[in-house]
Amino acid sequence: MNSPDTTVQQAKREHTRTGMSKDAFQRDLLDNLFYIQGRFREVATPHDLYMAAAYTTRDRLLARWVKSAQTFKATHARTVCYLSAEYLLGPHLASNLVNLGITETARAAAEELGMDMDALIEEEEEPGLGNGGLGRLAACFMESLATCQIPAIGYGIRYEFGIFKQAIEDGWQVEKGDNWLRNGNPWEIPRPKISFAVGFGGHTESYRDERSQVRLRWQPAFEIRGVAYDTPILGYGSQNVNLLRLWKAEASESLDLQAFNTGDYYGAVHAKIEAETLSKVLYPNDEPEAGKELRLKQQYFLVSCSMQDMIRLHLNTVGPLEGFADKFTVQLNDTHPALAVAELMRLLLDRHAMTWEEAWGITHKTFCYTNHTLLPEALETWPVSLFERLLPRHLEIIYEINRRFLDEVRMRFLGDEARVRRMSLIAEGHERRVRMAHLAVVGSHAVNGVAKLHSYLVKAMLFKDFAELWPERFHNVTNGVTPRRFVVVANPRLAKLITETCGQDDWIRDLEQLRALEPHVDDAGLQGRWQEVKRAAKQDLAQWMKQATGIELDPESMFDVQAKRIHEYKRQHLKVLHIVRCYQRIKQGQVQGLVPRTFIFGGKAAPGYFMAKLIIKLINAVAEVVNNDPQVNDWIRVAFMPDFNVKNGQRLYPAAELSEQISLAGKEASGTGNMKFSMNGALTIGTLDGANIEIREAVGPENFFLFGLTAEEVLQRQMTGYRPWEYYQNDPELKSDLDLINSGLFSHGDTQLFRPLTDNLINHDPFMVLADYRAYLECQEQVDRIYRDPERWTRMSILNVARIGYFSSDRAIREYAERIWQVGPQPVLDTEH
Ligand code: 4GP
Repeated sequence: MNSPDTTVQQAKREHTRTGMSKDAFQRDLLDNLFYIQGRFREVATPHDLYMAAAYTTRDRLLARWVKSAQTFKATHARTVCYLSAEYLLGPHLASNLVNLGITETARAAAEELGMDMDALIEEEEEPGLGNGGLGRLAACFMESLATCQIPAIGYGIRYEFGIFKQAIEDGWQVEKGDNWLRNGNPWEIPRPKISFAVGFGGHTESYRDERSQVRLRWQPAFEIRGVAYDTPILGYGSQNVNLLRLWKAEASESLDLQAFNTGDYYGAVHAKIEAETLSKVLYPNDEPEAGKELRLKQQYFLVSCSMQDMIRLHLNTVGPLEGFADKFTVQLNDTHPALAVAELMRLLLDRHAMTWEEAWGITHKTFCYTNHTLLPEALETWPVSLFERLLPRHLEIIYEINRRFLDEVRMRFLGDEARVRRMSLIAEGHERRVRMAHLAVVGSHAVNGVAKLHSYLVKAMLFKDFAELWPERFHNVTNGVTPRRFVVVANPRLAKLITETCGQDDWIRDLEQLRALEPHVDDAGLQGRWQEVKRAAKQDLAQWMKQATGIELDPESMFDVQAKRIHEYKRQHLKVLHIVRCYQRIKQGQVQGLVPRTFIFGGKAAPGYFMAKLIIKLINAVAEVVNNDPQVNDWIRVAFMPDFNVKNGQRLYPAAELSEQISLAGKEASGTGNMKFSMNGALTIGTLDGANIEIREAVGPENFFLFGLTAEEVLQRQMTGYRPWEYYQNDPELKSDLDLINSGLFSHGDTQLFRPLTDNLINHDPFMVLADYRAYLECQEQVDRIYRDPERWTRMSILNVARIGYFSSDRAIREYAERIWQVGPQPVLDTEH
């Protein structure tokens, strides 16, 4: 038998297996290829090699993960739990190598084995477990939490099918299933023993407990199990690894047993399949007809598993639940997980026999809520009848929360029944509905918007009544993005140039240090290299685009990019009107002052959002005509990048020179693409909306192209009656652009195809495209003027990067930590070396 000493020594020696040297990495790579993939070098496919590289990287994360878990356990660290229905993670391999600090080592190790690390990185299929901004923000926040050394668990759903893959066929968006798990997921660790039963349906009943108190309990009609799948999330330059815990739905064992025991084999198998559909697919947002039953089930499944898990962790590590809110602070990422408020109440009341007051005290101290959109159609409500059927106990709890809450409102605002109706958690009407946003606000001690203007509008409009009742509850935390993924991984050439210019790479951890670029802004050497970096990125993108779409981009032209979800409020159609205007001017020979441009779009439309899909068709229709017309070809080209996702975003941001952030003021909560482009040296043309306002302040108004109505002007126009047809009739160029679209020129003679879009613009124009058209064109002329002076443009580009430090997600996380969560860093020490 081994003496204890030898065991320790062996354990230590074993640690060198996850060493950071090239040799250790190389050995591990071959080991993993052999022992996990069962392959040897000569027969391994690129995918086998990617898997081996991924496991090799994961091994190194696990060494730190275990240490993190040990540290957090020993220190009883307060933990942030981020509850989000979406995580748009992007590929892991490159970002983990950067955060481990071994990109070059791994590259060299692979190269010596005849492998090309970039090709392996390309092999990775990204987990597209989110729709857009909200999901990507959650992913940036997870990485920054680890970087800022804040103990955190991200809870979500392990959708088997993430956001659909977008193909473009005949100019139309076609959705394809995203079977991202098909080839296995090397980053996750299944935890079959961490699983919880989640009930649905049934009824509630009262009973007397051992102290003869009358209590309520829920007897669900059926149960599903949620099983944990864990992914380690490493911070940059720290030993801290946080946990992303995603729940997969499975049939509950009791259900299984029952059915199998009664001999109903096929019935049992069927029940299993039914149960598993729960985590099958991510719901697309922006669908006009939301409110699907399965979606409510998913939301409850997520919160029930997560709250049960937190309670388990608490009981295991701390003990009695009275101190729950000291151990955990839970951030609700929009209203999708708002049911957590009712679920925690239920668990504390029904399972842990607390009084209402005790349970509410804990619940209210535990939750915080972030709102991500003001669009009324995105504010979730669920029919009371659906709650009665699926979650009867939660409905009772919500009614009781509401009763107590409305009493408070009545006391404060005596006789104001209209206010009571507006604030109620239940909307009365022909169909009574539960207002999830109200539940989130009432159940949380802190509510925040995601940019200054948005947080102001949240207080002044969306939750005005609530802000009057509880002004201290409302905050702003402006969004941020991680510079590791969006500069270091996406744009290594720029990262290198910045590091060389600043003389160090501390900016990667502390983005404000980009300021060190500023003194060099007029240095001709830097300007030249800056331009070279951009040119190289443009060439890379052109090459990719040619291969992916067949479209040839001219890297000598300005790359003008709009990439984000396709939505009317984001106004991709305003951009199209600009392109049509350029087209007409060129055709008429008015090319003076025009700069050659390549217009690049990327973005998905919700499958059920007709108008957004028509906008995609219009973009591609215009592209077809423009790209095939030799008369205009030297001036403009149009490309639609299919399947805009994190990976493709990483190709776009470095290559962009002009970033289009042209939403109608007051509609974009923050935007985060605006930050990613600017961080990569693109100049922004934008409205005073969302975080654009703060970006403009930070980089300097002279380094930002501003146009358009302000949020206040928008409201005024809407109140006094907005008449888009007057713009159509009074502006001959606008009229001729819209008429050209209707003429059939872009649609093989079909004069009706785009009518729904143009008629809507001329008659309703809910997002005031026509009102901003002229200002937008004039601003674009200014863009052209400045672009013709490369030195000036480059200077502005450098200043954008130098002053963008505030928009790091590290800063956003520190603000949450200090102002909302009251948590501090808990460094994990590197005890090995
Ligand atoms: C998005 C907002 O539209 C965007 O402005 C913001 O930057 C992002 O959240 C992160 O806060 N909202 C969504 C959504 O993605 O599904 O509501």
